[in-house]
Parts: sequence; structure tokens; C-alpha cells
Amino acid sequence: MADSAAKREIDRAEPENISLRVKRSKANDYNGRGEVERESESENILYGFKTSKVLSDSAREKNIFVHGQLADKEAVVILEKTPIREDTLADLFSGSRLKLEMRNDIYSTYRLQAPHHLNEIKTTVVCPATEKHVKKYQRQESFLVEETWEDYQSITLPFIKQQSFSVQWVYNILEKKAEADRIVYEDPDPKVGFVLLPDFKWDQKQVDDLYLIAIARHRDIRSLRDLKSEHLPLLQNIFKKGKEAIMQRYNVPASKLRVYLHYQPSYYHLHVHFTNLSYEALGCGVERAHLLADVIQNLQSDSQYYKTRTLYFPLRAEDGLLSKFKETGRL
Ligand code: G7M
Repeated sequence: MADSAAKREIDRAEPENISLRVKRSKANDYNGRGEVERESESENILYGFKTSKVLSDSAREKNIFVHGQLADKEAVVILEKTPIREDTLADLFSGSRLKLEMRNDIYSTYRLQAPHHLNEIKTTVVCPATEKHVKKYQRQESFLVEETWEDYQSITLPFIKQQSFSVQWVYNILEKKAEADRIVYEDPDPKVGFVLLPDFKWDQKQVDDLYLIAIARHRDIRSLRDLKSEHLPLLQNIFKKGKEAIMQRYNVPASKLRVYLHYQPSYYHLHVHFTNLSYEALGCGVERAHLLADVIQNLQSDSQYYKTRTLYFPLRAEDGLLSKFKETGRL
């Protein structure tokens, strides 16, 4: 399979770099005041975590989203089992303990206790978490919303100006105050430049679930709705150089990538998602993802495309924007 070939390639090409990067990023922590703090790898900041509620969990995706308190601050912790990598199989088979559960004819099942280094759970901590973060991770029913350009101006724009998530983490990346050692590619040009780095959902251990984001240096583009033909050089630059950088670093060709923008995004600063085509990343469905190739073509044929079209997107039951659409009778 091309994917496993690419995966072997990532391991062969850069085993040191990748593990180093993973280690370094574990040791980095942004303290919310514009600086990065180094944290000892062995320190367990989750030691005193008090669980108040499981926001959602999935047996299929093997993850759990937990709301609780961390040293009296609200926090969300996401625990996620990661894929089993082919290059760990030898260690897994020879270094584990097996406990027999049942045997029947040619069939037997076991509980395998993997060696420590293969027994990790990817953990993401949001602290202090706002109420909006808690809602974001809470399992909720979704509703499809129809947004005309007029709706955008009268409902969506005022709402996002007031209530959107802080993009401080984005500025920290652009200013190299956080995640600087994770940058895969950067173009410093203030107009068409961008920074490409792993999305924090990707543990970078295998390319099967490859997930990077390109963050525009330009700070005045909130979302798809702000795009005009004058932004084509920026979008084309991200598309071309992003794909090239991913090929060079991870040996994944453009034909294996899904490159898209979210509408609505969670963070209103222009960024583009690059995911492995064979990985069904959350939010890559037709109701939320807009292929960058289509966005470019739409703007080439009509500079005002995103200022005239009705756009559709899902909103979750507790999203404040959904209430606004309801209040104005648009849903
Ligand atoms: O939904 P939206 O298009 O706004 O997607 C934003 C993306 O940014 C998501 O895929 C997040 O996983 C990713 N992301 C969010 N935060 C807070 C961070 C972060 O601090 N670092 C990195 N590398 N990615 C993030």
C-alpha cells in the first residue's frame, strides 16, 4: 500500500527528527502570557485533576473528552489511543505479557500488556478552559444552517466579533513563541507567507493520520467569507508550497492529500487543513470542508464569490450562533 510505504519512509527518513520533535514538543508548554515554559517530561500536571463530567467518548475512535478542575482552574482533558504502528510490532510481540481470556478450537483471545514505551495515550489539556471550550467538546445534536451574505453580516459577523475563541495560540506560532520547533515549512512574506506545522491532533508518529495546518501570516482574514480574488496569490502559495513541503518531509504526494478550509472554523484567522486522504479527519465532511482547489477556482471566476453565495454549515445545539439564527427566525 502506498500509505504504508510512505509510513515506512517517514520512519526510515527521519526516525531521529521525529522522535526528537515529539519529545521536544512534550517539553514545551505555553503559559498563556506570551511565553513558553519548559516542563519536565516526568512532571504529571494531571495528578490532581478532578473529573466533573465526561463530555463525550467514542469506543470506535478510542477517545474520551473530560471536563474537570486542575488546581482550581476549569480544564478539558482529551485522552486518545493512537494507531498501532507497523514498526513497533516486533517490540510488541516480544516485549509484552499475555493474559489468556479464552480458548476455543483454533481461536483464542488475550489481554496484552504492552511495554511502557508502547503504552502511551495521546493527551491534550486545555487549561484554563472557557465555557465555550467545554461546549465545543460536549456531544451535541447538530443542525444545518443556511447563511446568506446578509445573514453573515447581520448575524454571524457580530457574533464572531464578540464571542469567538482567542487566536492567541495562532499569534504565538507566527511569532515563534510556541511550537517553533514543530514548524515544517515557513514562508516569511507578510502578504503571501504562512507557517506549516502539525495540527495538535496529530502525534506525528505515522503518516496514516497525517494532519498539518498552514497558518497565513496575514492577520485580517477571518474566514472563507473574507476571501476575494486579491487573496489568490496567498491561497495558491499555501496550496503549492504546502504540498511540496509535505512531499519533501513526509513523502506523501499531493494525490494523497485532502487540502481544505473549514466554514465555520473554530478559530477566525485564515488557516488551511492538510490531511491524509485516507484518514477521515473530524470535520472533513461536505457540510464543513471546502477544498482549497475549489476555493481558488471560485475566486478566479468571481472575485466576490464568497460575498454573494449562501453557505451551509452545521451548528451544534448549544452553539450561541445557533441561538442567534433561531432568534432571527432563520432556523
Ligand atoms: O476548525 P478550524 O478550521 O478552526 O481548525 C483549527 C485547527 O487547529 C484544528 O484542527 C485544531 O486541532 C488545530 N489547533 C487548535 N489549537 C488550539 C492548536 C494549537 O495550539 N496548536 C496546533 N498545532 N494546532 C491547534
